[in-house]
Amino acid sequence: MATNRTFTMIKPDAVKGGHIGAILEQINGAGFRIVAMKYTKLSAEKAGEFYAVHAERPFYGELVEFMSSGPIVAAILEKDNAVVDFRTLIGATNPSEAAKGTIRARFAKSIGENAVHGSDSDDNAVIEGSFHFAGTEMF
Ligand code: 3AN
Repeated sequence: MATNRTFTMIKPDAVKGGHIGAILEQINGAGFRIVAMKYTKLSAEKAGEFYAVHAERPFYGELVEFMSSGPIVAAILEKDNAVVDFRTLIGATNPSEAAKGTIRARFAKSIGENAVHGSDSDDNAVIEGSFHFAGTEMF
């Protein structure tokens, strides 16, 4: 089911770097409406659950440790074609391959510490949004 919604996290590296404001400005400037948002911190257990799909990948332990290392901003965003357009806005997973001006090209440090998360499908956007937000927190 296409929902025109996606889910994002501003990751601990970008929060520590002081980039929350600039990233939200770029997201708003690209026409996304904020449906839900919170400043929070994932426990290692919660980060492991969120990234369970990557449990067999060699970087899973590192990913869980990093994502629970500091606060994040979690948000649900709305726009036509949200999932695809947001992935275009953030750029490639590896910031050295991310197109100029994308969020990862501007703010990411490495493939592991890559500033932002963006859902990769409409189905995952719903699952990931529901992982972080109750229906009463979505507007
Ligand atoms: P994306 O976030 O662009 O959808 P995925 O789903 O392949 O990328 O990977 C999820 C997360 O896992 C990435 N955002 C990144 O933080 C981490 N990751 C992916 N590949 C690597 C890697 N080769 N080494 C370390 N971390 C990685």
